[in-house]
Amino acid sequence: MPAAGLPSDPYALAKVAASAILERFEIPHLEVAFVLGSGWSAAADDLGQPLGSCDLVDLPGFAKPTVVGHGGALRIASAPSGRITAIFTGRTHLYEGYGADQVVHGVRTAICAGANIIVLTNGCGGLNSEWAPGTTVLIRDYINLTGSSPLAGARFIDMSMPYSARLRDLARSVEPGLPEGVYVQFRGPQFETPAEVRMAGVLGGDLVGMSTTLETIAARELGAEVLGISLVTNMAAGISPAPLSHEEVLLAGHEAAPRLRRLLGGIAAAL
Ligand code: 8IG
Repeated sequence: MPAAGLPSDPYALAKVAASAILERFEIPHLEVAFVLGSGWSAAADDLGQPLGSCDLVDLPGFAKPTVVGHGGALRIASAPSGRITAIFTGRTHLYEGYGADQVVHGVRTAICAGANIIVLTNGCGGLNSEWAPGTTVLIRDYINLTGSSPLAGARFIDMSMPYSARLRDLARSVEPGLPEGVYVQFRGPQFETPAEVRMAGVLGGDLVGMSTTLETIAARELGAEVLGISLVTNMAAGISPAPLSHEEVLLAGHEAAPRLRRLLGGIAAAL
């Protein structure tokens, strides 16, 4: 439940948060938003000239992310193209015990403030044994195994192209040869068992993670174009004999940082 005085309707709450952002940073609108997931936060410095920042908890309706390695701030920047860009470092996840509306609040807020391009990044496990930790993969499609949705009621939105082919091409103009894959979201927070990873593969999945699909649904409902990019921080359980650890995830993100910065910086410049 939002704090006293805030609307309980999640779309109305996103409008309130959007107005708060535009007033606070004295900007007419947003045009683009980036959500920086595990391993990606270093790229926050590469997306344009900074115009300001604040803690997410200081904006209406935002909860505090609870995971080490996830930030929890909003930055506003002017991209090289002049586009006014919101950068969320850190996100909230279903596994933190928040509902789907809370998970997608940042994306809804950015779109209510005018953003029509949403770039979602994450750290995830990879099913392809040729994708070493540190590989970046463009998300082509997803399978939502959370049993959850940010939509309620008769909102039968078209999901036949969840991730923009135009934006994937644009990403490949920055980094040619980027592979594509299908992202399978589990609720977490536990990593998958080897049997669950095999299941994800049988279903057509290439990546396993704990975010991104609900934000994609929320963005598509409101008409924004979505680019999804995964950093494979670990081979999924059973793909490599090594056990998974959060430390491994943080290390892979740290080592990949210079490449991720070039990629996202290049995308921000090309948008
Ligand atoms: I970073 O192997 C990261 N996030 N579900 N599985 C799932 N989420 C992840 C993984 C993983 N690695």
